[in-house]
Amino acid sequence: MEQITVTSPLLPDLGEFTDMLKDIWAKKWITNNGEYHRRLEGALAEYLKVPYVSLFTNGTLPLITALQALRITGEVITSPYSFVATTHSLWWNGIKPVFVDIDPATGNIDPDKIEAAITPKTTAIMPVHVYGKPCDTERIQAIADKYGLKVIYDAAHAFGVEVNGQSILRAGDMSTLSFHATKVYNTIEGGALVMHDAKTKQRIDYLKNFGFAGETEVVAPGINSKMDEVRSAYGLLALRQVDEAIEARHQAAIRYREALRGVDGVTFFDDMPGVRHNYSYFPIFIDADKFGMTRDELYFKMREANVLGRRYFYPLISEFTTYRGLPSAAKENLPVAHRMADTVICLPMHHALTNEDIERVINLIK
Ligand code: T4K
Repeated sequence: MEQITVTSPLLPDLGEFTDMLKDIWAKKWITNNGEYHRRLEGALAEYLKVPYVSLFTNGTLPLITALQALRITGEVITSPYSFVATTHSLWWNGIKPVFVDIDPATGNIDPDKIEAAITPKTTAIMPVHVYGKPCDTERIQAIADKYGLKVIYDAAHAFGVEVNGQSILRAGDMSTLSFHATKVYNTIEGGALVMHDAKTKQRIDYLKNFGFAGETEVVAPGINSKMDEVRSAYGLLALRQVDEAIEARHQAAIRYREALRGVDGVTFFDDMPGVRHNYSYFPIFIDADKFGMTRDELYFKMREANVLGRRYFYPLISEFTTYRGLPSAAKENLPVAHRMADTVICLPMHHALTNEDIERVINLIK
């Protein structure tokens, strides 16, 4: 049986990409804020309905850079239920992560539990829109305002997600995106920072280019995290296909839900009212007693049948060696996150799944 993977990259038309490569070759300008880079920043800002976008070479460096730009220090409150890059970005800035449990209804940081984790050293909150499901941004902002904290959203999964017609990327002080091959929209490797004003965009653009503000002037201790012309061109082409890809994912989600609703011991998220979802992942949660098999038993059975779901996000970040000694990493502090991490399987979800693929996955679970 052919392999069905959890995701598959959205690839642009090779002919059109080749034409763009010829143009880049002719211009001999291959990185450092070239024409395609500028065009992609503009096109993304328009598509995402946000004022400013700064392109990056992946989705991890915008997290690290946002923390630098906002001069975040001390402690930052974050979710353990994410990809490890979220917390690593704090570690790389010498910041102590403080894990707060998540809301079972969304998988996102539970706003009810944030205030109890704030100390005099807390300077920011770094929530994650996990699986692209929007955080409760209003409540998080109210807490941030009350305590004078910054908010940086890890929106790696939330490309194109809108709440009541407004981009989720407008929330907080800044949001980061990942354009990794495995994401809804990709530039092979890539990412971005989204910000509200031109001054911040300028500062970020300096920081991602060593801090250079001119040929001889360095205004800050920056890093090199620039996107190049080849991947910017790829990104321009991929952007033309992304709506269609999201719709294909939507159809797959509809079918999964229709078939799995009512299967004993299997639960999943439904769409949230007023939200334009991007269907970046399709997590299901296994209650072993009701399902008659543990999550891992199902996961390995699926693998045997060449259906490669993934246990995103297991283990929790708080369980990795670097972080497990932190007081906030204690298991009893994070019961919901542990339960979700121990029961989750992300089913194959991408634009190129066929109906037969989807039925194969469903029949396996049933
Ligand atoms: N914040 C959050 C919340 C994130 O989820 C991530 C990344 C980041 C920050 C950091 O962004 P980046 O710096 O990565 O841009 C993947 C990705 O590498 C990672 O980007 C992603 N999150 C994470 C959730 O998943 P792996 O190790 O699970 O991917 P891998 O290589 O096992 O691929 C999964 C499946 O995708 C394969 O079985 C088949 C398919 N695939 C993959 C690649 C790379 C393809 O068909 N073609 C490909 O080229 O980490």
